[in-house]
Amino acid sequence: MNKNPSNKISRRSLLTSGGAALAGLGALPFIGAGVAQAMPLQADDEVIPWLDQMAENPVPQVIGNQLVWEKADTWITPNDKFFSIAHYGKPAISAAAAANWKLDVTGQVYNPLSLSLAQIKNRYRQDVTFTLECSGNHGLPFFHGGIGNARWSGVPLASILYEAGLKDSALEVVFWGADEGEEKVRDIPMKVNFARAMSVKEALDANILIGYAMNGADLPAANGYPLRLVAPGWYGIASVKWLKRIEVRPQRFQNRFMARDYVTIRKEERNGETIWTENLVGKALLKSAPVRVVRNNGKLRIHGAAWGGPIYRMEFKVDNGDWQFARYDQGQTGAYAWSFWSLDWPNASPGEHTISTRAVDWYQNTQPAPTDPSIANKQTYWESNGQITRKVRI
Ligand SMILES: Nc1nc2c(c(=O)[nH]1)N[C@H]1C(S)=C(S)[C@@H](COP(=O)(O)O)O[C@H]1N2
Ligand SMILES: [Mo]
Repeated sequence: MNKNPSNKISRRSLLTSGGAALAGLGALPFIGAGVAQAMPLQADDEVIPWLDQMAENPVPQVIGNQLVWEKADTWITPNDKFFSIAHYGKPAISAAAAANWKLDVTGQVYNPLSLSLAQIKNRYRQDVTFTLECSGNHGLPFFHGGIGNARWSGVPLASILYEAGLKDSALEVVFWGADEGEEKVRDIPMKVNFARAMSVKEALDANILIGYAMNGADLPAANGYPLRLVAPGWYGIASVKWLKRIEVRPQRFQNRFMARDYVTIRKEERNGETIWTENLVGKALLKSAPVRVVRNNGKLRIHGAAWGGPIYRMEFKVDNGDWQFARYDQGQTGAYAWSFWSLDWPNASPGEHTISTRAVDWYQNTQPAPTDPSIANKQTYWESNGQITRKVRI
């Protein structure tokens, strides 16, 4: 583990990082506003596009509207720029259908519920700003923009589970979407709805919402209209869209999205022996990425974003140089939303360069290098939270 960059750090960057540390420990968004730019992108910044752009998306029906990193110029991702994932297609739900929508809460509960949208909206409303990332993001050459940050509103899931009353037999909570697909296991063809499960303990987290609004507007059709789960701190797969039914079950639940896909396969070492592990994708992991390089008044500046944990600081590396502390610009360093950081890049020589980033969390964990066993020995594309390097020509 890398507790500190093992290199010389200028006095200026130390001072700047002190500001970042303060922002992190204060856990207050915008605490750095006095020393940082109000916006990561200035009006007269000229964006220098990355040379290594994504490959063409071969599955546009599954992955839509990916984030273009160079254009991520607002801390909140506008609804019309938010990416979407649809494994079983996008059910088109009209406003009339939404008016008749019922969310059923059933299973191991004392008082099964069937709540209309109006009944849900009439309950206590809670907001959370949460950066939702698909766990497949950066795992495939055509998938680097599966991330966005929104302010979500809804009713706390825990309040609904308490209202329904969990029986002692309650072990897991399963969330079902309205979208349907066909699966075949052991030659058994099945017609199934999208679903994901959590343990009861996980589901009672006070920050998880049954969400109906995104950035103050109804959820867009592609993002789950009229209702979706919003699970801050989890990878996107947990936030089930077009939510129809919550079922509390006495047994563990499995399906394609709990046991076949969204399973990370790794080789791990145990006392010199190699063992294979298969882990279900769940909580989000510490991560960062270069956002863009900008030129302003002849001066270059590198922007980056960090998320997936309580961010303590972010660092940049140009080519094979030393890791350098970045300046905190905007965002939340202690909650569920990404934060934006930047670094001056003086004396850049003309030609091609690489820009890498890494995030460090409050517990001094560093985002893993590509050579870290958790990344190097990973055999599947999910949970690709290794350090990211982009190419740029100056
Ligand atoms: N019902 C349903 N919910 C779903 C999915 C889906 O295909 N169907 N995809 C999941 C995945 S893999 C991700 S990454 C997030 C993406 O959320 P978004 O489409 O709002 O960006 O939704 C999750 N919820
Ligand atoms: Mo995902």
